[in-house]
Amino acid sequence: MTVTPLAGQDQGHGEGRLHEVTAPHDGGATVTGRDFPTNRGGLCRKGWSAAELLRHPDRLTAPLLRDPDGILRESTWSAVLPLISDRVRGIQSEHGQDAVAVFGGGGLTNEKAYTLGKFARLALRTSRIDYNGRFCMSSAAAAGNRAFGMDRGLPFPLADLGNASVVLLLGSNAADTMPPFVQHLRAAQAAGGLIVVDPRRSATARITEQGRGIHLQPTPGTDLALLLGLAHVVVAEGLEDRAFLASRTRGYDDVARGLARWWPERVQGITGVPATAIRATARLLARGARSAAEGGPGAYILTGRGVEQHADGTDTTTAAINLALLLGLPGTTASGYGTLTGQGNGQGGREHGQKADQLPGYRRITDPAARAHVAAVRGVPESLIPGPGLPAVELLASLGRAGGTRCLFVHGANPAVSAPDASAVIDGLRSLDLLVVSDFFLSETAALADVVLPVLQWAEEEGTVTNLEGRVLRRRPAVVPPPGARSELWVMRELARLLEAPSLFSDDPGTMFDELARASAGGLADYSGLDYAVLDGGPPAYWPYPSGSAGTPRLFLDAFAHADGRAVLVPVSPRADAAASRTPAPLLLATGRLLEHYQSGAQTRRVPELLAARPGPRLQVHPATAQALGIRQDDAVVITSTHGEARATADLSGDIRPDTVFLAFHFAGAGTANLLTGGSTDPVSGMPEFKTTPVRVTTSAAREHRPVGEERVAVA
Ligand SMILES: Nc1nc2c(c(=O)[nH]1)N[C@H]1C(S)=C(S)[C@@H](COP(=O)(O)OP(=O)(O)OC[C@H]3O[C@@H](n4cnc5c(=O)[nH]c(N)nc54)[C@H](O)[C@@H]3O)O[C@H]1N2
Ligand SMILES: Nc1nc2c(c(=O)[nH]1)N[C@H]1C(S)=C(S)[C@@H](COP(=O)(O)OP(=O)(O)OC[C@H]3O[C@@H](n4cnc5c(=O)[nH]c(N)nc54)[C@H](O)[C@@H]3O)O[C@H]1N2
Ligand SMILES: [Mo]
Repeated sequence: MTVTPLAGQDQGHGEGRLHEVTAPHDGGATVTGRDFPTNRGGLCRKGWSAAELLRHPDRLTAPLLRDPDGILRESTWSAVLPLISDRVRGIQSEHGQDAVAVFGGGGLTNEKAYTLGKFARLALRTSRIDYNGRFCMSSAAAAGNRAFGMDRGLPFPLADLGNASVVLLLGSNAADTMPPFVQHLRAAQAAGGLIVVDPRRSATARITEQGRGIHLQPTPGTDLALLLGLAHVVVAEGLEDRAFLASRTRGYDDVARGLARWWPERVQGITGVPATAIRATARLLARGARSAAEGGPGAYILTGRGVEQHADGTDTTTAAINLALLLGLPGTTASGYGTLTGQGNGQGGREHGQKADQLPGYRRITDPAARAHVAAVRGVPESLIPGPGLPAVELLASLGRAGGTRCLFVHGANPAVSAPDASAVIDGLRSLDLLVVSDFFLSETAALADVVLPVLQWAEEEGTVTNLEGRVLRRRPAVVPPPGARSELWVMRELARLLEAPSLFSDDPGTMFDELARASAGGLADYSGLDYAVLDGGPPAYWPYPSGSAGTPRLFLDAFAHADGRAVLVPVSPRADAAASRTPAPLLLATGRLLEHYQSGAQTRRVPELLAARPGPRLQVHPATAQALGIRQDDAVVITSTHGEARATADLSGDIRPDTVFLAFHFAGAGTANLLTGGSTDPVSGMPEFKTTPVRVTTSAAREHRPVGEERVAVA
């Protein structure tokens, strides 16, 4: 790709932009890093190549309609939109309103996420809407809501981390997944206070080796026990912040009592992390916390998907928050707890009503006052807003079932690759009466659709996103979209009109933002003091930003968001069922990401240099494990779980625990990691178990030669 600035007009200015896209008149574009406090001019490799996707030959430029022979053929907007609305009406009159459902995405702008929630409830009149953030942020969100009464990923500006002497980073491989973020760890690294918890010696874990940091390498899925062990040491050695606990929290006694059983030697037996390392880590954290209390640099605890994407992800994240509360970190200026939100609009995407149980402003759809407020803003009777729908895994499981979902709209997700138990999801998508996918590429999900709607990419449309710090950023179009593609706001406006929906559906992002701001007024995520002019001219806009305020860079300094102003320590411990589902298999599969690919790969597998760097799925296996299984470097292997099997190439590496194998989920077809996942979901958040799946691994050669009877035994 080109990195030299092109001669085009630079249309983007101002703070609040991580990068600029410069566009010459031939439609080509190049991405340049900008100086911005969160990324300091850095951008990851995918960011640099994102411009290539704007004018990619695979780009969809006309609606596609499946013909009677089952082939997707180019059609026109004026043909497909009435067809969609007619079929929606037909399906609903036969099977009820909830037979139609919507699956959204955390990459949508705030305006699109808001409008999609409204479109589902008021135009499609269905309760069934949920989104891919259920697979991403739901456990951290549930834990944050439970402990603090509010979920803003980082309740402080990211740059605050630059003052820390200790950072505990659990289950995040930020060096690969958010490279520009790593610079904020430098102070802690230099102070010898960077602690990374990961079953793999990841690129991030390796940073600890450059200082005097610590890498803890637990068995996957045992972080909850590890965190209880760390908290045990804090309490047993009297390192907790008693004044903070007494004045700013409740629930200490119950939690402290429960910690008695989690002495380090016992935790070592469960996690494989040496008791000495558990004690050293707890003491290091406590030193950082004390230093902050005395006016020195502080301590932070941060979580990523590695600890959150589990069947007990909410409890594990809660245990991380409990540890932070014991040490007195949250709600102070020099220390804190936060989660590293993932997708482009992973924060805003979870605030504006595309969650099954949510109305805009992070309001609960079951709360009568919230319903009345949102209905009034929209000028509709409150009774028109349906109740809570199904969380993502249940929603996908309902596809094509009797009494289930017959029609699905997908906006900004590729669940055929990214959802757990992918083969069941693909069967469900195939069994629908109508699947409508909006995308700019023919993703694996779009390829199954009856109608594909070509929409705009990030650099072609106006809108806001809210970053991992809760900071609202305005994004302006930098390039002209290809003819034939339309904005999703326009698509929703047209369909709402055809469906005779009440209330306003505008294709003007500023108009929808203004409505979003009003709908959010008084909610947790209050944007009511924001409009595009404020975003352009004002200081950095951190929510809550009620009208008349100047936003909230640091939350909880005076009070937490619960009615009594206190944070809550919630007693948690490993559930027998969560642990049992992991024990019987010879190996544990952990899934996650590579530097070069993004998510389901729908975009990055289309960039030649990214594909060349990582052409297909490779299973990371420890050499000792490989030897025991007769697997050599680059052997073709078959990975089998109770849900299915996937194929990959073996990659022998001492960077992983011998009891663990790792597979990225960016690939489609036989290499889809999610053919193997789907064990269970978190009872609080609905998060699927993505990070720990019991599996067997064999070479494909051995498998092909094995007698059929024996294979059955192996698979069972
Ligand atoms: N290159 C790239 N960057 C991305 C993305 C991408 O797809 N590609 N996606 C974006 C999105 S949406 C998100 S949510 C973020 C995710 O960012 P991360 O959370 O950093 O990503 P993951 O690779 O899913 O998981 C992080 C680490 O968790 C470890 N892990 C697995 N199981 C366990 C466990 O049981 N315990 C612990 N402690 N660790 C475990 C894995 O080995 C892995 O190194 O990245 C964002 N950035
Ligand atoms: N095994 C395993 N599975 C996982 C994870 C894991 O760690 N392990 N991580 C989970 C996580 S954290 C996440 S976030 C999900 C992500 O999973 P997906 O939601 O499937 O992620 P993407 O590949 O980003 O899919 C987005 C799709 O929408 C399109 N798109 C992008 N922007 C827009 C837009 O503005 N509008 C429309 N209409 N389309 C758009 C893209 O071209 C792409 O086809 O995967 C989850 N799945
Ligand atoms: Mo994510």
